[in-house]
Formats: sequence, C-alpha cells, structure tokens
Amino acid sequence: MHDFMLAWARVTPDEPAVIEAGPEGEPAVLSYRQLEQRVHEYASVLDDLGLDMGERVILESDTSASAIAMFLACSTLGLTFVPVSPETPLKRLLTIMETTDPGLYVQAVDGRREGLPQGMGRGRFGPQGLLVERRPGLRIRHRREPVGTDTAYMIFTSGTTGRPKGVVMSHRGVVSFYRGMLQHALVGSGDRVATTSPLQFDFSLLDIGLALGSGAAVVPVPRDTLRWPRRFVRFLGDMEVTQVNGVPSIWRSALRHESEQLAALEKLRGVLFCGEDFPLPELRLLQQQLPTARLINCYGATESMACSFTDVPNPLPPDLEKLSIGFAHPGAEMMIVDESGRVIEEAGMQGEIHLRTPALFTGYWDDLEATRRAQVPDPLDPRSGQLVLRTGDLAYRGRGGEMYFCGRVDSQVQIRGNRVEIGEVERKILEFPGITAAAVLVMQRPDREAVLGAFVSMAPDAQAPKGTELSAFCTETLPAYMAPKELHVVAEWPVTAHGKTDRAALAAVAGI
Ligand code: 8PZ
Repeated sequence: MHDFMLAWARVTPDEPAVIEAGPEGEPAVLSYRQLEQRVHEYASVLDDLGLDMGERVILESDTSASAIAMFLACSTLGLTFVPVSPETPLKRLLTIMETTDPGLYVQAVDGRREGLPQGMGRGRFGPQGLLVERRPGLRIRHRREPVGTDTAYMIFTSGTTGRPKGVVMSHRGVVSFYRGMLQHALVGSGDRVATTSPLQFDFSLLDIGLALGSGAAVVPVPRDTLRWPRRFVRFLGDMEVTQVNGVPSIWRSALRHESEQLAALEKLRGVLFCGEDFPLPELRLLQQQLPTARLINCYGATESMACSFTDVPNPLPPDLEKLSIGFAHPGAEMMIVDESGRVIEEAGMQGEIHLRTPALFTGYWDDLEATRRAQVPDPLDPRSGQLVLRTGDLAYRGRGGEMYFCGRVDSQVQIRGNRVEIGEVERKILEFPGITAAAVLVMQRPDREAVLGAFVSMAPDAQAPKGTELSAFCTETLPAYMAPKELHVVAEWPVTAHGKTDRAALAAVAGI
C-alpha cells in the first residue's frame, strides 16, 4: 500500500500531495517529497519500538497530512492500522482496544482523549514528529518486510451482535482495488481531491489512494467546516478543489442555503458520492448548480472497498426514477443470485449481489463464523475454490445489464451514509432500565434527513426515558449517528400473526 501511495514521489516530488488549511485559512501544502520524508521519520521511530508484523496500531485522528503519513509508516512496517475518529465514544474505543489488543495507540498532537487503560504503548504525532509517551513491552519480531497478503488495516463497522465488527483488509486487496479504480481516470496530476469522510470510514482511504495514486493532492475538509454549509463551500473555493468525494448528505445544506456560491465554484469539475442512494431531487439540484461537473455514483462495502463507479447521466432525464450502480470496476464482477443460489441474467429480476473481486477482505477480526457467511463459493463456478463476497445488497439488472440497488436482505441501514445495524442499536436500548421491548426504524419524512426512531415498551412501574435521555444513553457507547432521534413509548406492543414485532404497525403509530 505504501509503495502504491508514494510512487508519485519518484515522478513529481515537488507537486502537492496534501493541502490543508493553514492558521489563517490559507492553503498549506505538503509535497510528495515532504510526505515521504514524514513517513520515513515516523517509520524509524516506530521501527525502534520493535512491534511485530501484524500488530495493531490504533490511530485516533481526523484525516490530515500527518495521519496519512502515520498510516503509511505503519504500512511500511507491516503494522495493522486501525483508524478511529476523535468523536468515537470512549466506551466504543475501549471495546475496540479490548478486541484488538493493540501494541500501540497513537493520537494527533492536539488530540484530547483521556481515560485509556495503562499497559499499551502510547504516542502522539504531528508535523514535528512522532513522540513516544510509553513504549510497548518487549516482544519477538518474527518478520520485517510485509507482503501482499499481510494486513494493511482494519476498519470497524456496526455489528449485529452488539459489538463492532472488524473488517480486515490486506495490502493486496486494497492495492488491487486502487489499480482497478485508476482505470476510470477519475482525476490526474494537478487535481485537488477534497475528502470529507472520517478516517475510520474506508471512503477516506479511497480518497487518499485515488489522489496519491493519480499524482493529485488530497484536501482534507475539517470536521467543523463540514458542519457549516457556508464555510464548507468557501473552503472548497479557497483550496481550489477540483473534485469532492463524500456521502450524499454533505451536499444537503449547501444546496439549500448556498446554491449560488456552489454554482460559483469554477474549478470544481467532479463529485463522487457513495454509501447510499442520492435522493434524485437533490441530485438534480446539484447538477443544476454544477452543470459541467462529472457526477459519479460509487457503490461498494467495506468488505471490498468499492466495486463500481457509474457516471450520472448529464443531463438527468426528467423521467428517470432510479440511479444505476452500473457495472463492476475492471477486475471485479457483480453477479445477482436468487434464493436457490442460481445466477440471474435476466433484466428486472431481483436477487442478492455477489461480488467476485481481488479486493475481497481477509476476514472479520476474530469471527470465523461471520467470515464464512460473507465469503461464499463462487456461484458461477462453485468447485473452483474461489470465494466471493455475499454483499447482503439486493439489486436487479436493467436492459443493458447495468445494475440497480434496491435495498438489503437484512436490517442494515444507512444514516447519513453511515452503516448501521439496527440490531446493535436495539440491543443498546434494551439495556436502558425499565425498557422491556425495543424496535428501531428509519424515519424517512418528506424533505427531511432520515433519522432513527426508537419504539419502546416499558415495564409497568418503570419511568420512560425523558427528552433526550435515551439518545444520550446510546451515545455513551455508540457513534452519534446510531442514536435514535425520536422516541415513541408504545403501550400495546403490536405483533404480526407470527408473533413478531409488527414494524409496519409501529411505523403507522409514528405516521411514517
Ligand atoms: C449504497 C451505495 C450506493 C454503498 N448506492 N447504496 C469505500 C470506498 C469508496 C467508496 C465506497 C466505499 C464503501 N465501503 C462505502 C460504504 O458505504 N461502505 S459500508 O460498508 O459502510 O456500507 C456498504 C453498504 O452501503 C452497501 O452494502 C450498500 O447497502 C450501501 N451502499 N454504496 C446505494 N452508491
């Protein structure tokens, strides 16, 4: 992974690799040469700690030039980096630590994390270098040079069992994905790619690999800039951004409040979105403001990064009802499989997407069972020993063979582009004293952002949670986007003829 991302340091060492906002908001540039130098500085400090190949390094940071250098330094030494956002609740971080048993925890110099266990190694990194605050204990070092099948990183996503699930990805997997993506020629040298996703979401790794793999520059958008549409749009202009990557919801407020300023972004010629359906009315507005920009719908899951890049038609036909997720990127293949395991070729027939890809994840951390359920024999050639990804996504083909995403086989949902297992939220709610039954639904109201709604039943003598009490209880261990924003206390719990929670009846209670 590091060889791939630093290749342009040989070709255009003085071109910008990362552009950040300086103290006065001016662009602060780190060239490819400087980035490589920072990687080497960090790597030599890390090397001295004697960590063994594959050991976990928890990296808590927003995306920044130093964070990029830090994970590339881990990559050079074969250390598995585990990105964590500074917003992650402490209890969730502690669970991740308990699960992964890291050799080292590093945070950015301005990080403010407290309450971490003693024992493990600790450090802080920034433009001045990597400062080791506590060395990890002595260990045996089995190997030094990572190979393609070694682990590059592990990303935690929501898990149905109530514990976050660690998706382990190899160097070979991530680089083969990058190589497939580059064939789409999305950006080139001279481009500036704004990245808006937190580092713990693999979309940010796509942005970094796309920019650095193309000789372009990465422009991390600060978290607090993203929250304010005016600041966001001004930032894109000031940094002379040419492409913005992010989930669809980053555009919502800007389209509503800053549409003129958006239209004035002359340099912006590409928008890549992923993670969920882009609501068509908003996409039309975006295209109106940026009529010459290339809009790209990127589809994929953390278990294989992304697998398709599809140009949004320009102009969008007025009668278009659904956006296509197109075809798999070069080197990968999407198949639609019915319930009996048969591959469906006909247009219009719905089935589950199975993905054959060289970017298949290695497995879920410490969960062979879940790995076996997700990696299944190739339905086109089951005897070959080749495994494919069972995505859990439903889709059908159009007349030209292109695919249309149409929901999930399970209860995974997307909230502002973040993957949420409904079951994980329901389990947490059931820990609230006095709650005897819980169901969580996506509340999608016209012209509103989708939020989670909690439906609960209380024990006879129990006090129902007041105001935002339940939401606050959830954010003790869950990321904010997983906390329910609505609460409905239900007196008579509705059940279906099979005795299961009647979710449709609950939705009706809330007027959904
Ligand atoms: C979608 C779409 C879509 C995903 N339309 N539903 C990584 C790097 C670059 C780009 C994309 C990625 C993905 N790993 C991002 C992502 O959302 N990963 S995820 O694991 O958190 O969620 C995956 C799920 O989101 C998919 O299985 C789909 O259900 C949904 N999804 N892209 C509609 N373009």
